Amino acid sequence: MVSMNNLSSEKPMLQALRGQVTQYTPIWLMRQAGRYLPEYRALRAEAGSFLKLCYNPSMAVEITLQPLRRFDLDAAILFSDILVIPHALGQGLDFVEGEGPILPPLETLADFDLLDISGFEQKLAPVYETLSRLKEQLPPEKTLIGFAGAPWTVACYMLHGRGGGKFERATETAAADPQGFKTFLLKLADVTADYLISQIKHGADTVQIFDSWAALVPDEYFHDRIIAPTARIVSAIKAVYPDVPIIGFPRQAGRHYADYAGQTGISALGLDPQADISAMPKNICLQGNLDPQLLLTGGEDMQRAVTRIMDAASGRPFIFNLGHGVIKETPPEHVAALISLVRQYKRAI
Ligand code: 1CP
Repeated sequence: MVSMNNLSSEKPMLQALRGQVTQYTPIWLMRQAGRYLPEYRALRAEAGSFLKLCYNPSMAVEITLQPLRRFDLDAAILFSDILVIPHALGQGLDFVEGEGPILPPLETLADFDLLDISGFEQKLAPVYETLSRLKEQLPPEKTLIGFAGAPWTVACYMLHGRGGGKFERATETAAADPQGFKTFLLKLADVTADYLISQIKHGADTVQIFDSWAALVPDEYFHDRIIAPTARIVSAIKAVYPDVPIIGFPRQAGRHYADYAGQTGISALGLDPQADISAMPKNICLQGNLDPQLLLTGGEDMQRAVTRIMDAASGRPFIFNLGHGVIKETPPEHVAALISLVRQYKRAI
C-alpha cells in the first residue's frame, strides 16, 4: 500500500519499504563494503582469507561499518557472502585470489541429501553474532540489512562449482530433471528461510534476497525456479515476522518483474540498470537502477543518470541504489559525490 504519511519516527529506509512516499530518498549501495575501499583491502590482507573475514565477528562488524564512517548512507549491509549457505551445509568452499569462489560441485541432485547439515546453525553462529553487535552499534536512524542468495542463484554455484561463466552444469542438471530440480530448490528455500529468520532474530531490520542469475532461467521455468522458491522463503519469514519487509532482487528478470513482484510477497523490488522504472508495478517500493559503470565514471554522466532515475521514481516509494554491486576500481570520491547528488535532489511527493 502506498501512503503519503511522512511523520513517522521510523528509519527512512524502513518508511520507504513500508510503501511511504518520502521527500528524503534513502540510499545504500550493493557491495558498499569491499575492494574499492583501501581500509577493506588492508583488513582483507590481515585476515588472509575472505571466509575468515566472514566468520570473524570483530572483523565483519568493522568492514560492515567502514563505508558508513566515510559516507552518509542510510543502511549497513551485513558483511558476509551468499555462499556461506553451501559452506554451512557442509559443501567445501574456497575463495581463490583473482578467481572468486570455488566449490566441489554436487555431481547429482541426490548429493544434496548426503550433505551433513548437522553443523548448519553452529557454523553460522558468527554471522548472527556479527548482526547482534551491529544492532548495538548502529545509530537508530540507520537500517541493518541481512541477506541471502535466492535458491536458484545459490544452486548455480553448488552445481557448477564456480562463477564466471553461464553455470552450464546447473542449467543442464535442471533441464535433465525439472521436477527433481524444483524439489531441490524448495529444500534450499527452507534452509535459506531458517537462515534469514535467524538473521532477523539477531537484529536485521530487513533482508534482501539476491537472485543474481535469474536471467539464465528459461521463461517457461521462471515460476518454478525463481518465483516459487522465493515465495516460499517470504511466506516462511512472514509466518514468524509479519512486519519485516523483504527486498527481492531478481537481476535482469526483464518481462518477469511484475509477476515476481506480485507473486512472491516481497515489499520492495531491486532493479538492475536495464529495468525501466516507469514500466514497474505501481504498488511496490523500488530500489536501485543506477548503472555501476556510471559510478565508476562519475561526473556529468552520473549526474544526468541520477536526475533521470529520481524523476522517474517521483511520487513512488523509492530507495536509491545501484543496479548491481560497486565495481572495485570505483574511486571512493565518486560515492561521496553520488550521495550528495541524491541528497540535493528535492523530490515531489
Ligand atoms: O575480497 C575479496 O576478494 C572478496 C570479494 C567479495 C566481497 C567483498 C566476495 C566474493 N563477496 C563479497 C561480499 C558480498 N557478497 C556481500 C557483502 C555486503 C555488501 O557490501 O554488499 C554481498 C551482499 C555479496 C553477495 C554475493 N556474493 C552475490 C549476490 C550479489 C551479486 O554480486 O550479484 C554473489 C553472486 C556472490 C558470489 C561471490 N562472492 C564473491 C565473488 C567475487 C562472487 C561472484 C562470483 C562470480 O560469479 O563471478
